Amino acid sequence: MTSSPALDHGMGDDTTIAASERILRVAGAQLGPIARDEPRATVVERLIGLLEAAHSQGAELVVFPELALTTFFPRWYFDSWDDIDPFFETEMPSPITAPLFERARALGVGFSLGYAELTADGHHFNTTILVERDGSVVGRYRKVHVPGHEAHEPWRPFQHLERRYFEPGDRFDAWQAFGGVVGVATCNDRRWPETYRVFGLQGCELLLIGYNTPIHYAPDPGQNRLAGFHNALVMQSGAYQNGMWVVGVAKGGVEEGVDSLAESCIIGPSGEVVARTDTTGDEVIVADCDLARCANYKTTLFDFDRYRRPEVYTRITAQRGVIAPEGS
Ligand code: ING
Repeated sequence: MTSSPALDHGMGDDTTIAASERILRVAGAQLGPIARDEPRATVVERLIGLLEAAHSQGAELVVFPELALTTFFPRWYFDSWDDIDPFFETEMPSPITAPLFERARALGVGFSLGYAELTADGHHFNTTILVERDGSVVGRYRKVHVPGHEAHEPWRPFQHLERRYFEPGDRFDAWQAFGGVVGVATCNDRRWPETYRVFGLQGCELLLIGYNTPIHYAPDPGQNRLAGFHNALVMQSGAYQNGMWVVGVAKGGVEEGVDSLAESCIIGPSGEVVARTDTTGDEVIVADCDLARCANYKTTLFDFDRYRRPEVYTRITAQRGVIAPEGS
């Protein structure tokens, strides 16, 4: 009997998938609360302290949370941009943030940092900058999925006015950096499978996600007890389904009276959590992320080119909301 190529498994033992290691030691630098009146300079000192702790543990990349320079101001309603704009950065680095950039470059450590960005032409974004170990800027990411509401809703115990204060970004771009393919997403983006898939389709091996997640969810408080479960659920599935490392980093704890989820974690391409914070304050976690392990998933059951059926998925980009089948 002649052998058929279609019946040939074409795969040896697993050592043929990831023959050589490509290890990047990554740190998640979780933040505890930032008070409304805490000066930027003090926050930058905290960030530098976390960066130095991460470096002393051998980390080459430090992931900071979303909006890591100020309190999470979308919890308050403001009518005037004069009250809102002071929470935004008009340059990055700025005189106040420069010491973080300088310290990172001196130590040869890269980082991602979330902040509120006000552009020269007056646009407001929820932005994260990614900086390489040599201090060069890899790229800027602007949050795509902007959650919450636009108008003051006094029935809530606190507001979530991101949709009032931020315009959405319009790109998920991965970059060649840190010896692999790296992407950045922000907080609510992590709940959407499209986020991971669009990065996965660029071969992304490491996705960095900062978040501020109030545990009380006013539209449906029955979800409150599930905040930690949902956080792990979405990031672990995104990692596994796309064969990528995911680093989720919180600003956690009780900030201006609002309790926010901590539970920062580093997740491997297997979907397993390999490191997790155990406090709700400033805390560093570290993991050796072997970017070569992504191939174990990307070239086997999640070999996109072989197994995906994009022609069957046209609704994903053709429609936004639900269109139910006709009939009763
Ligand atoms: N926070 C939220 C998140 O997805 C959200 C979204 C909105 C939570 C309203 C609770 C209430 O975790 C951010 N920062 O996107």
